Amino acid sequence: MRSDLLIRKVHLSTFADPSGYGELRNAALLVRDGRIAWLGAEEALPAGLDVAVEIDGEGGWLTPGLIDCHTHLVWAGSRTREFEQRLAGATYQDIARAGGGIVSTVKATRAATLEELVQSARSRLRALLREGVTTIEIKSGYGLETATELRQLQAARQLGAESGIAVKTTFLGAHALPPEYAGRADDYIGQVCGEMLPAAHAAGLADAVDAFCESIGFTPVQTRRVFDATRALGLPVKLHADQLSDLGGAALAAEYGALSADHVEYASEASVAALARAGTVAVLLPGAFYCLRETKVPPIAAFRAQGVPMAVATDCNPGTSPCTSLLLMLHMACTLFGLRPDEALAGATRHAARALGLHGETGRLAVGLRADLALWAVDHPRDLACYFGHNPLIASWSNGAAVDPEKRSA
Ligand code: DI6
Ligand code: FE
Repeated sequence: MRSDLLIRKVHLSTFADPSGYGELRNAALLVRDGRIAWLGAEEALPAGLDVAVEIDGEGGWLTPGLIDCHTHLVWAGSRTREFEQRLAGATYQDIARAGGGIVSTVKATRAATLEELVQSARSRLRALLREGVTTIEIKSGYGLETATELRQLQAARQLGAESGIAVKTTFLGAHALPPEYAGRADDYIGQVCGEMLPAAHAAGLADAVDAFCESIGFTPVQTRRVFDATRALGLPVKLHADQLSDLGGAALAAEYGALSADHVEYASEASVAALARAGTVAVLLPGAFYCLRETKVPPIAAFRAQGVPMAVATDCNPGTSPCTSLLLMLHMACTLFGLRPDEALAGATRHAARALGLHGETGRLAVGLRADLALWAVDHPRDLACYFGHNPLIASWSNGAAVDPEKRSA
C-alpha cells in the first residue's frame, strides 16, 4: 500500500484511553492522506510498503501533536509595566479599574494593521510550534468593536494558513467593557449580540464564542445574553469562568453545553457536578494563576472524582499569562495544581481536543485521526512534564506534513 510517511523505531504514547499514557513500545506509525493509516508494533508492520518519506525515530517517543486550547495570541502593544506595578502591590483588578489592563491592549490593538498583528503574533506562535504544538485556539477580545475584532480573527486565520497548523478561532467580544461604553455594559452586550457576533459569524471567522464572566468582566445575566445569541447562530460556547470569584460561571457554561469552562479556580462542588453532567472540559491555566500569584487552586480532586476532563493551556496573553511555553504549563499544572504528568499531557492532547470540539479529529494516536504528531528525545513521556526550561522536540507533523517553525511567510 502507498503511504506518505512512515515513522519507525519509536515508542508511542497514544492517549487513546481516558487515563494513562497509552504506551506502545517498539512501534511504528503510517500516514496516508494526512491521516493515521496504521499504528502498531514495529514487527507487525505490513509487508511491501511503498512509502514516500521514512523517519527513523531512534528510540524517541511519538505523541499526538500538542494542542494549546486557550490563547489570546493576537494583540498589539505591551503591558510589561503592569508586571512592575503588580510587584509593587497593585492588583490585577486595581490596574483594570484604573484604565490599564485589557483596555490598554485594546487601544494598541485598534491602532494596529492586520500585518502588524500577524507579525507580532508570529514570533509567539513560532515559540509554541518549536514545542510541538500542532493545533491552537486563538481568541479575539482586544478590539471590542467590530472591525478590530474581525481583524484579530483574520490575523488568527492567516497565522494558521502560513504555518500549516490548525487554528481554531474564538470570538471574545465580551472580554471587557470598552471605554466608550463606560457605565453602559448592557448596551455593549447589545452591540456584541446584535452586530459584532453576527459579523464575525457571517465572515466565517468564529469557530466558537467565549465571554469573561467575572466581577471585572460581565455578569452571568449578560453572559447568558451572549450565549443565547450564540446558540441562535448554532455556534458552540466556552467561558472564562470562576477565575477570581465564584459567580457560578462554570455551571452556567455547563447549562449551555459549553465545550469548556476555563480557569475555574473558584468553581463550586455544584458547578463541578454540572460540568460532569454536560461533558464540559475544565481548562486549567496555571500561567495566569502563577503570574497573578493567586492562591485558590482549582478543585482538582472534585474534577477527578466526578470525571470532568481536564485540559491545560497557556492562556498566552499580554497581561496575566505572557507565556509561550505549553511544556512549562504541563510542569506547572503538576507542581501548582497537583496533576499527575499523564493527566497534564492528556490535558494538552486528548482533552484539549475535546475543549475545541475536535475529539473525533485529533489529540490521540488512533487510526483515522489527523496525523498531528510530535516526536521527542525523552526516555518516557512523563519527562515532558517533569523537566522545565528544556525542549526535547525532534520534529512535528500537522495533518501528516512536517511543521517548520522557522518558515518565512510568503
Ligand atoms: N482572563 C484572562 O486571564 C485574560 N482574559 C481573561 O478574561 C487576561 C487578558 C488580559 O489581561 O489582557
Ligand atoms: Fe484567557
